[in-house]
Amino acid sequence: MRIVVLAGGIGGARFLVGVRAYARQVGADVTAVVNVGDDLYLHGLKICPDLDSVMYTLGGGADPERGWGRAGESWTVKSELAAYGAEPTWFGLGDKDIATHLVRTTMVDAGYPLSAVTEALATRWQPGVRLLPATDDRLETHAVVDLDGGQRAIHFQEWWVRYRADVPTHRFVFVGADTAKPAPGVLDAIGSADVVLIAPSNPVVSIAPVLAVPGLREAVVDGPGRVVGVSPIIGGAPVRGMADRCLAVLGVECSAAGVGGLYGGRSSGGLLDGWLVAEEDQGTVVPEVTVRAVPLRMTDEAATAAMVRAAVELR
Ligand code: GDP
Ligand code: FO1
Ligand code: CA
Repeated sequence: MRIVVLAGGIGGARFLVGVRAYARQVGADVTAVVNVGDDLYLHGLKICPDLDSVMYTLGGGADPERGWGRAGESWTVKSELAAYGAEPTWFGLGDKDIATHLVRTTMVDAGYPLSAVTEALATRWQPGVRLLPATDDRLETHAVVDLDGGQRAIHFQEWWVRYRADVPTHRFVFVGADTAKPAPGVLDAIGSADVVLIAPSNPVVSIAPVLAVPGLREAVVDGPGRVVGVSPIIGGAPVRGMADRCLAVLGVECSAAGVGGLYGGRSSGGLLDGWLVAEEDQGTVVPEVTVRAVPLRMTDEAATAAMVRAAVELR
């Protein structure tokens, strides 16, 4: 069996731990197509938060509480940068994490595409699944906000980390999406998948930018695999993060039904054949989509693998 997973950062990473465990049980092959909309350059370094969350989590090197960056991190470089007054001071890079960004930036500057760099970094972390960026091209999520008396577009990280989403927001824009191409391997993986799983990632700023790569959404919708999504919203709230704020910007209700409806039924111009919701959300209806309620908290590998099995077997 071939499984493709569309994923963002921490929700995608934890889900992939379960996908990997399930794949080992049944002998499946897994490709993760990961969001790059959060990526940014800071202090001359290329930083890919979602790819790193997935790589560190699957490689056993992630900080479990923070949800991003490395476990056992130190912050010497961050405090030295602050002592110089080097901006931005609102985004902190850990010392161990910086090594990843140094290796990545050196390779990108030498001309390697992000997909090749990701493969090289994964040689160390051995994530056990194939990690692909959605695109090798620049595709950045920006938020159009009211700031300083005018309307401005700011990078997603500035919107979330600097302003904590607490600024009037009109919409999100995926800068560069028009001309981005799917990274090598992405369309082939989707085109030969038995199932495409939409991880319980943020639908607005993790999954939407993946689907915004021209041709990618079409490959999923027209592809041979069943498409099953897993709700990141349980009992009307995200488990963590800013999905409630993002959904409000789109005017979509923060609920399993709201997100299911946003993705939509595949037979009616949307994406989904199946939608997995939490037991708390039993009774959720999404038109033209098979909905099932199961325990949806990714507390450990076995619980998450059981979720994945339910998603793959959803009929
Ligand atoms: P980010 O890029 O680091 O923000 O991570 P993602 O976009 O991949 O995932 C964020 C989403 O994961 C949030 O909307 C959370 O609600 C969801 N999430 C986190 N933990 C769980 C969990 O245990 N179960 C479910 N169903 N969703 C979760
Ligand atoms: N999130 C924060 O809230 N504050 C930070 O200073 C911060 C630094 C950071 C550095 C590297 C990295 O890979 C992620 C980092 N994040 C930080 C998380 C980042 O904002 C994530 O993209 C979001 O949490 C959503 O994906
Ligand atoms: Ca993200």
